[in-house]
Amino acid sequence: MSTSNTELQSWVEEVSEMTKPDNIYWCNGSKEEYEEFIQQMLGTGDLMQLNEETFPNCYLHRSDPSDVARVEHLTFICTEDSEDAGPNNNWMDPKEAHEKLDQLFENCMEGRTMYVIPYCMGPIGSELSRCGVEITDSPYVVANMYLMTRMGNEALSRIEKEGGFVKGIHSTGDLDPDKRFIMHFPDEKVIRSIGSGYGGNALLGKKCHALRIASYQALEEKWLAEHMLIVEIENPQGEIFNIAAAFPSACGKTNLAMLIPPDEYKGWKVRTIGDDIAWLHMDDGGQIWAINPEAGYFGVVPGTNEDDNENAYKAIQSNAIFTNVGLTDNNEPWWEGRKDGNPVIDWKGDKIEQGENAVFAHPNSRFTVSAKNNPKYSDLADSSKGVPISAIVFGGRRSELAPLVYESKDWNHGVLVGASVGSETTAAAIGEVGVIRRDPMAMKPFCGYNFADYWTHWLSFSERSDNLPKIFHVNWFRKNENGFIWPGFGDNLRVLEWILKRCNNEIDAQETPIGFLPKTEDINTSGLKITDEAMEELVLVDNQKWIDEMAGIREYFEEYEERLPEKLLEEHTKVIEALNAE
Ligand code: SAT
Ligand code: MN
Repeated sequence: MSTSNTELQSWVEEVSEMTKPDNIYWCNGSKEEYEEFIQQMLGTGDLMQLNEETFPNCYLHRSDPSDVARVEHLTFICTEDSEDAGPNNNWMDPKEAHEKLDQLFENCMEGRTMYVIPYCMGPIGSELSRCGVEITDSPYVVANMYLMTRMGNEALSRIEKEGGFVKGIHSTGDLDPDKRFIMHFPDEKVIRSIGSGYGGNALLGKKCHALRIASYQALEEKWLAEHMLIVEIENPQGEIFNIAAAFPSACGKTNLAMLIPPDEYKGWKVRTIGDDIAWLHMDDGGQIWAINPEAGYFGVVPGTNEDDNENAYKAIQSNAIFTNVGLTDNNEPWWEGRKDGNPVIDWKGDKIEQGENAVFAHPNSRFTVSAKNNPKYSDLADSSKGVPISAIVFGGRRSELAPLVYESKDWNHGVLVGASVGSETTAAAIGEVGVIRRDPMAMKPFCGYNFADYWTHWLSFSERSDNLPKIFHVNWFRKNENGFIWPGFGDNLRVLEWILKRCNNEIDAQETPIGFLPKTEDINTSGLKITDEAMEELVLVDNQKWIDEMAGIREYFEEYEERLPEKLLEEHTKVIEALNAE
């Protein structure tokens, strides 16, 4: 096959001359094609069939044990000027980066097939969507891209019609961590990734395109590409609200996007638009609209069960690819928190004994499923207009300090709240787990340019609209001596209800130096076993601790020096002054 788009045609030829594949295959995106890929991988051992009765069309992929998460230290933004990448990114000179990669890509597909995957991030017919083409030598990547994006002929037609597309080149290489790089060339709209087969490093439509390259494109085109879920909430009166929420990886975004209302919330309906990425655009009336550029979920498996997240649990009972989970004695996938089943084999394929320290699934083991597997999939996820956003929510994993929820005073203060997100690290990226790191807007690993310019861009929205969504911060993870104080999961709807009431100007709040906090009686706790003292604790603002936190944030901001927007510092100063005045 080939294409009428000469740019694409010659690029494919160029890449094949460099990488020397045995064959070139253009993906058409059909179900039959997906099934053929699955059969092929079952043959090569890239996939294993799981129990066909209980988990029909479900497969297990075991990655190389050194290749189980994103590698932020090997991820680079290659702009002419290092300042454009900013202190938030690793930077390499584009010329040097290309030379290094040219060597690594040289002949890397010998003996392999090169797959060409045209894909569209976002609904095929939407003006807000953007296309890309990923070239890869991994059939696992093709199968995952089939589930995660709108790929194949339809995307190719769109590319042929409209031109421009992001160019992604991926090879698993020899999986040598010393020859592993994930490089982005925002000016060329090029991504080159080698040496890893793991999701965020290899499914180039996701973090590489839909966040790093798209954030850069969004700066030029005045929109935002964000690490946000989009959830649609209908109250018993039939009013519909869409909330976009940003949390660092593995902080429960998929769970919030697929939330099950608690028993007390009769008549409430929650549907999922997206679980990881949102592209936000402003219309002429200053209203923000969001699309989910993805068509599937690449979710964390451990902890998924029927009690805590029935939708996610149901979504992964069929037509799912599992990566790095364990196996039960009857060949079902198994993970920590699955509650039933008898695990015998761990994610590396070793037979191990059950016991206190036994770990069967890798903590960052993942499921890949089409979003349509979700029983609460919202048809609006396919709407070309997107959905209007009522509230933006930021959150992190903070065992101390951050209250359950608070509302920023206005948009610019909300930008400070987003820029100040800090979170305890998780297993989604290589590195120490459980230390606090600054993760502005949950975009630390994903913003394709200097954070200072990114905050300036965020702040510019308040000059363009007086109709912006309110901005909130939540923390489901606050702890005391008994563990987590807030039950989380479905009960988070109680917090979202407060947020929606605030958006509708239905209730008052307590004004504090850090923003508006709920009066405890305004959070519906009926049916919850939570004491009044615990609720007080959840909305407590400890002034001294906040003064220290703000000092830490200020110190973090200093890294951005003179590019830092003045307005962000003004917002910071206002909060400090209010804290000191108390
Ligand atoms: O980066 S991944 O897409 O692999 C998952 C995540 O960290 O959110
Ligand atoms: Mn993510």
